[in-house]
Amino acid sequence: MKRVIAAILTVCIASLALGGCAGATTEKTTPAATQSKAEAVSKAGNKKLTVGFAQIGQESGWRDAETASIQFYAGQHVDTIDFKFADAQQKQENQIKAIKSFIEMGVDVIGLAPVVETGWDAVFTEAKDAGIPIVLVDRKAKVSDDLYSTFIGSDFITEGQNAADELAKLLNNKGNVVELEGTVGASAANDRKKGFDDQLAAKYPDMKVIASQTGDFTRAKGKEVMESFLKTYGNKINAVYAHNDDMMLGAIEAMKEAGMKPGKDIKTVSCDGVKGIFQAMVDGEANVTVECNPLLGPQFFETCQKLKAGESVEKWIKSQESVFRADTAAKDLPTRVY
Ligand code: GYE
Repeated sequence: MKRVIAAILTVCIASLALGGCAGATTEKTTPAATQSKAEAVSKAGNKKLTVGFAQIGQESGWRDAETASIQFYAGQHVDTIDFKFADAQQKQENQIKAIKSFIEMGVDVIGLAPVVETGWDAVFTEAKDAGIPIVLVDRKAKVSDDLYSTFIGSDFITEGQNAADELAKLLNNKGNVVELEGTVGASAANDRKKGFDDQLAAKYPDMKVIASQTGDFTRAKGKEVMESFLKTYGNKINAVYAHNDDMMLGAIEAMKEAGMKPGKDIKTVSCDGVKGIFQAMVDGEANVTVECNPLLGPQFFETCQKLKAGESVEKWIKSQESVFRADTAAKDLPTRVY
């Protein structure tokens, strides 16, 4: 599945570089996606819902799962949905380019997972002026309420607070924590940090974050940053808090290579709930994951349909999530879908 997505996204990136990404993904799954908007009429005679989605990139297993969820839903509804997908390769400028090209195409709704929180006012205003609603998916943007229709996603502040509570239990309320932050400026990184820091300040005065650095939500960077933390702080480190599981999986490799026992010598809590971290918990190398749901495809398109029909939608469509610990990981792992 991952390889299929990678191939599809490569086509998309090439087409983005040429200044647009019209139907690049759906071309693979449905020839209908290449129809012009005027031709996009379903068998029932109703005009299709035309949606453009500006994805961030492929930085994590979580992101791949979200992309797959959205593309799967679109692929299942080719008779009623004309879907355009753009992969921005982690760059805000590419997301802005994609949004502009969706506006030019005159899509019904634009979906966006904003790589960072700020810098969206101008392009969102262009969409608003063109009468095209913006749906924020999984990450928030700092813009005034009238510039987007809804945010579909998680409460990252709560996730950060939950992560702090879990680490406090693992450390008996006391110890040194190193933190692997997500992409600089991303709402998921800003709020997971804030929730964690605020909870420590309010409830756990003897837990200290002794170092905190971005690992850009990737496994490779997580490993690299953890290596440098281990060099500087060695066995002063009692725990790692990572803003996503991929970075933690990289940090686990770094700890093992340094002769440490992750999950035992150094406790771990990270966010997402990808299969890899469940396996690490089963193997005794990780302690807790704070779930964040990437399977947003159905909610996203249902929301787009409502917006096209002129119905009102909630300003925040919140995901339902839990916390998973090592003691139930063997039972949980087979039930995980991403
Ligand atoms: O936690 C991380 C991904 O925006 C919630 O982005 C998402 C985050 C997710 O790369 O793994």
